[in-house]
Amino acid sequence: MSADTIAAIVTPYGRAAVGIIRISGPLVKPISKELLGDLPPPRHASYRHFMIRQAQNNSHIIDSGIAIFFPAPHSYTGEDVLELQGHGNSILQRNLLQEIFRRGGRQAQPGEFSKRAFLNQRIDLTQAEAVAALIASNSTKSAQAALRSMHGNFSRCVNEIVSLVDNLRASVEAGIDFADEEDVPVVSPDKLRDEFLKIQGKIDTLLIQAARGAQLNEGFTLAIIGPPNSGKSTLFNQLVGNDASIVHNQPGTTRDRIREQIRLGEREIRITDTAGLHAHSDDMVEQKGMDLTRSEIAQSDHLIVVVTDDNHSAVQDILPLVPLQLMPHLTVVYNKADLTGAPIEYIPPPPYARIRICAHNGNGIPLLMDQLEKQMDSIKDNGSPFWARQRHITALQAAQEICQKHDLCATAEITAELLHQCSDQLSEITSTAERDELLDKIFSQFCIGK
Ligand SMILES: Nc1nc2c(ncn2[C@@H]2O[C@H](COP(=O)(O)OP(=O)(O)OP(=O)(O)O)[C@@H](O)[C@H]2O)c(=O)[nH]1
Ligand SMILES: [Mg+2]
Repeated sequence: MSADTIAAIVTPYGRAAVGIIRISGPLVKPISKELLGDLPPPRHASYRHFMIRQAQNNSHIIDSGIAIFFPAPHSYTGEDVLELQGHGNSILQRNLLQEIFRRGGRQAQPGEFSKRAFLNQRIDLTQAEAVAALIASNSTKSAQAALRSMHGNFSRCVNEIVSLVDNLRASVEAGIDFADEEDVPVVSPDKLRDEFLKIQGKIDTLLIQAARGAQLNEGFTLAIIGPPNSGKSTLFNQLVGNDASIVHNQPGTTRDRIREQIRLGEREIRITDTAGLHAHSDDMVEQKGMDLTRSEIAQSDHLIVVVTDDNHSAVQDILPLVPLQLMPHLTVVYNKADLTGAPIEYIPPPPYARIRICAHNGNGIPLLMDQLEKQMDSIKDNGSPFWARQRHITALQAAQEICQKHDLCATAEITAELLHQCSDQLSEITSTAERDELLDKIFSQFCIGK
């Protein structure tokens, strides 16, 4: 339990119908008695005046609202917690907070409530991280995945593998420690191989699921590529809704990557305009721009290839630059339909989705957005069972590598040591081994009040 009492406004700053202050720690009871006149009954919403002390020790009502007291250990942090739900006026809330500080509380750091919940074993590290992910989620699917992690789905899968590893290690070590005793069975090589295969299979599955969950978290990326002057920047500006990128009839106008966030359906997407790609350029700056475009292609989940409607074959120059796995996530745009007079339309695959538009006047943009939304649906939201982040993937990969080192000819001591290392790596995901630096890094990414 922590020695100090922390407090923060947990609702967003500004004006709102309701503003909530959360207090956690050993001074909650005395602070409650002074602010509210009493300690409200546990876990009941109680209407109270919130009072602050003035000169000559007179108290005056600063606000009124609902107070809820959550006694330790049955609270979010595992400590005594008081929540004051007053009016959402930031001046009132700050005055109330100052009063709490005068009475011994201090400002909570970002993520400090969740850190205490973790340290008091109310939640494990993965669940705590999922709380921050849930708050930051930018789509319903990623919010649902974060919620599943918060409810412990990911942790349960990890813990199940840790138990398998630890049980096997216990059997192997028993064989070493009690080698002479007849009633302690030695793990046979066949059994050992089967158990290792089982563990590896479970780690592999979890790794795939975690990678999918991590992608959800990172959001979607979309790049607009194509030959110079095809209208990439014009299309980009139409999609982002402002003139973020320079449009000009001179080929080679865009040289840097220009990035914006857009909303497509319920999803936040990072969209990038790129320098036009063509076979050869003596211009060093243009060459650098094309290098950036190539690296953008590699980082993208989806590509829009823009060519002009009078030159469809220009797509063939771009396709060799598209990695095979991205081929299903490609939309080819035939732009400048106003010049050919061909209809604005969606031309279904195969071999890839094609749409004829006129970026200049915006014709076909809603059709394109509709199509992109459908294609995005098929990329990542394919049932991630939970949210995860790179830290978890790294630990799973390390555990996988350790398992792969296992050699059936190895001594029981070496096998036991490998299992020990594997268990440690996996346990880092839900981390019971408290490492201050890692914890500080993780919790500092939270918002204040959580
Ligand atoms: N007629 C017509 N002109 C267009 C259309 N879209 C873009 N343009 C024009 O084509 C020229 C090039 O447009 P940009 O958007 O700068 O092309 P870009 O592909 O970004 O070019 P770079 O950055 O040089 O690679 C500009 O003069 C645009 O006004 C269109 O749908 N119809
Ligand atoms: Mg451009």
